[in-house]
Amino acid sequence: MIAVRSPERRSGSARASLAAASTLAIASALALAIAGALPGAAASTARSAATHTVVLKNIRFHPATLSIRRGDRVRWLWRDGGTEHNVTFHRFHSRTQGSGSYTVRFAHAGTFSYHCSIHVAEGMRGKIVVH
Ligand SMILES: [Cu+2]
Repeated sequence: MIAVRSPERRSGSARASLAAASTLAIASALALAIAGALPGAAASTARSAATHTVVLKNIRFHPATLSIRRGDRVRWLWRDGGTEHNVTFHRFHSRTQGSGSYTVRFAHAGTFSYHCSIHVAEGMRGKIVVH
């Protein structure tokens, strides 16, 4: 009894969610059209996550302060001629390395300070501000 009825109910709800999905698709298309017609307005809702770059060079992070948006990634690039550095936050850190990269996605808003633990005394510090 239940085994016969439940597939019917499932297909019924599947149709309902398909209908809802296409309504949503139309609404999204309309929203995009409106955003396109009004430059600067509501355009940010269609924005995809970006990847920003911080270069490690001359015992500094460039730029030292970087403002990003929630969901964006930051990629640190080692470009200091083999000099070993790391990227150390309060809760996570990269390996200590002389080349390569390290990427972190920032899911939460806030100001996140970091440093290189080897060169912190020389002022090798940075900050990621997530809006
Ligand atoms: Cu360093």
